Amino acid sequence: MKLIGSHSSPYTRKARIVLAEKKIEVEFVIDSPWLPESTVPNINPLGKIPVLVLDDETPLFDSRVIVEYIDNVTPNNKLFPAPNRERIEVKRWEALADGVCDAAVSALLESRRPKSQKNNDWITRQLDKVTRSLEFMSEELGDKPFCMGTHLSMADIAVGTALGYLSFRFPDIAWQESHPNLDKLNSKLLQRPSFADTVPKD
Ligand code: GSF
Repeated sequence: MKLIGSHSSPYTRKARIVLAEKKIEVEFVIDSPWLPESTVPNINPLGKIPVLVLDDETPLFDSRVIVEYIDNVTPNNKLFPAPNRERIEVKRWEALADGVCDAAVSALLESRRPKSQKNNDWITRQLDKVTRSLEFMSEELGDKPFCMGTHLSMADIAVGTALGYLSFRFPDIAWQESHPNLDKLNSKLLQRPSFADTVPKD
């Protein structure tokens, strides 16, 4: 298998962390979909990373499909609980965390548009989603050791990836100060090589 992505993509990082936690080795191919010479659109018609290319050349996307597939490849260290209620709770955490990344990426792209074309209301709308979601995450986490139950799950990986992306692209949001319980969780996650070795970078 090979994973196509980048070091700055939070969705790619999510897949890399899952692969590491499941102790599955894959070839990591760096390819930014923003570059004119990118091969991504030839593999994923959506033109997005990450893409997991299986040994039979089947392309898997998006990151939620990829991580669920990886979790089912080996029985060790299951990151998704069995159906129904707990599994749905973990998937909602992932949807929330991915939604924070979606909003942050959208705000970032808008902020990079030429001044005459930039829509500041749109940026505000996206960052308001981030603010509300951080509050929701913090409320849901409370003083629990992990997002779901007493050990690492996909929920923590998705939340840690979103928090790391905000620190990387929007340090002024300073979520660590406003939500100390999220900071405590993220610091714990960064003790794991799967997180420490995949911190976002340009
Ligand atoms: C989102 C992937 C995505 O937007 C997933 O994998 O979960 N729902 C998808 N990836 C970005 C790069 S990044 O911001 O992580 C991407 O590939 N953008 C290129 C484009 O054309 O949107």
